[in-house]
Amino acid sequence: MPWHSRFRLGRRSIPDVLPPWREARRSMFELALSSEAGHGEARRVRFAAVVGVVIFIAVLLPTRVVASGAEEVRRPPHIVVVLADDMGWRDVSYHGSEIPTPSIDRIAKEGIELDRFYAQPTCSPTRAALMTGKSPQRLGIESPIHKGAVVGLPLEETTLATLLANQGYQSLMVGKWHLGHYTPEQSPLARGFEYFYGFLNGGVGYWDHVHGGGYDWQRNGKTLREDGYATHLLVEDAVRVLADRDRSRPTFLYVAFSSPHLPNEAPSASIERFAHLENENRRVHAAMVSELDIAIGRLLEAIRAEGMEDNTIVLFASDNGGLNPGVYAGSAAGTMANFLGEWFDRPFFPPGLEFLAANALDGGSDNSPLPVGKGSVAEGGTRVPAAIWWPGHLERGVHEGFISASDVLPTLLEAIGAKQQIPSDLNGRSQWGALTGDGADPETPDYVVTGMFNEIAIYRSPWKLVDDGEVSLYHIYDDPYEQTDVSAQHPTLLSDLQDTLKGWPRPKVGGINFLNVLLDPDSFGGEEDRLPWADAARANGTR
Ligand SMILES: [Ca+2]
Repeated sequence: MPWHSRFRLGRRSIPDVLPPWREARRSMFELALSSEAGHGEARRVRFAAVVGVVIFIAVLLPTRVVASGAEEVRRPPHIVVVLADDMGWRDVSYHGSEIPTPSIDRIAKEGIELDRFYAQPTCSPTRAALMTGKSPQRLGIESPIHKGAVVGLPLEETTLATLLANQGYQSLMVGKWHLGHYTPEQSPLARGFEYFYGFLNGGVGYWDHVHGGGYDWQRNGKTLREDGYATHLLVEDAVRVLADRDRSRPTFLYVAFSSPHLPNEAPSASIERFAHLENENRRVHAAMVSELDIAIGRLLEAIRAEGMEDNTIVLFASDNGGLNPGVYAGSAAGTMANFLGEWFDRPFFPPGLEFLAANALDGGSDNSPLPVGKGSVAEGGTRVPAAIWWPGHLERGVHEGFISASDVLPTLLEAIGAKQQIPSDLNGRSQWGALTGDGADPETPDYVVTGMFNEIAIYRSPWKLVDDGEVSLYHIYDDPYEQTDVSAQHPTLLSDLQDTLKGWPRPKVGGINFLNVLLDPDSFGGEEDRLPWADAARANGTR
């Protein structure tokens, strides 16, 4: 079956009664096939055939021309995945934020708002899930990859970029990788992308492009010294690579913005626009989100200008919940940072303490009404703004079903008609049928998330078991803010989920050493005191 005939327009099923022109074509062929048709009937058949062809051309052709624009509509769709970094539930205006995000809202309103899209609580695990369709716990990526780490996404894993390249796509990446930086073999260029512009680690200064003492900005493995605000540079490059794309192939463009992750930095004119916000963290955060939204608007405009609008799937999501000062309040790091913050001037903190304090105190996100935020397995850490958009193919609406970061890879493969190419060993499942209304709702497999402070949770939609030292069970559809522990009412389900969690593969291949972080923190921006990260990777690769 050709890929394009798999689709239905929107999520409604095709009606039993065909449109008149399709009925005409069907009768025509039924008549033509009839061996008992006489000469007079044959003339009528020829006449009907001519009329049928005229109707076919009159009805079908204009829609094809209108729908296709400059691009041939029968090609597999382009795919653009846009990731925000640490954007909270209420950081988008379609969730009632005071920050206007018209471009992100447009993706949600013109496409399908993914109301129950679940990421992991931190950056690297979500990205690992997106790139492999697997449980990041199973890959040993349960926390952000620290700059001191020598491991990344396991090299034997096949990424979304490779799978799409195998389907004839040109896979391009702009932005934050955070799935391994130690050797060139871990870089996006060795993981299925034929182009990479951006940075390898978890976060850079928006203007100085420094991560943890090393300059972290590159194009195709080569350090690139350039001035500019990260969000502006990333979108400029994304727009440029779209214009320069290989037009003989469909495009997969992965744009992983660094915003609104720490450090709180934005152009002063943008901050000025939010002068009415009292809290300084929130003010700068709002400016970062706003710059991100403007950049996404530019990207959408570029997709339109390139004539790709009618044949491009855009998936938008945040990689985890937003960072806010409440997140680490109960943790040792948060308590220490709060205590020291009250007694000492932060400018005199040593780098390790400053890093802890920044994470504990500087976040300006708003995850309300969801509890807690980045780093936590609570809903504010995992349930994130997300939407999918494919004009003319996906019907506008809100998808209430559970969908996880691990489901993205198989979902996109089914969307392009490559369902047979979905690897059999994934944890995620294609949710394409649920998004298009094509068939029964697919399976929503168990989904495990791990927090920064030894918390773990397992989702078996609509249930969620949380183990943070104490075990609780929530019905997240009826109780989205996790207020009522119903474990006593469901002992069988509880023990089954506990057993599943106990047996969940969690090889220890990485992890963060707290002392290493204190001694040499993953700071975002600041002085350079070592080789740029691209150069260090090259040096490590030749050892
Ligand atoms: Ca993040």
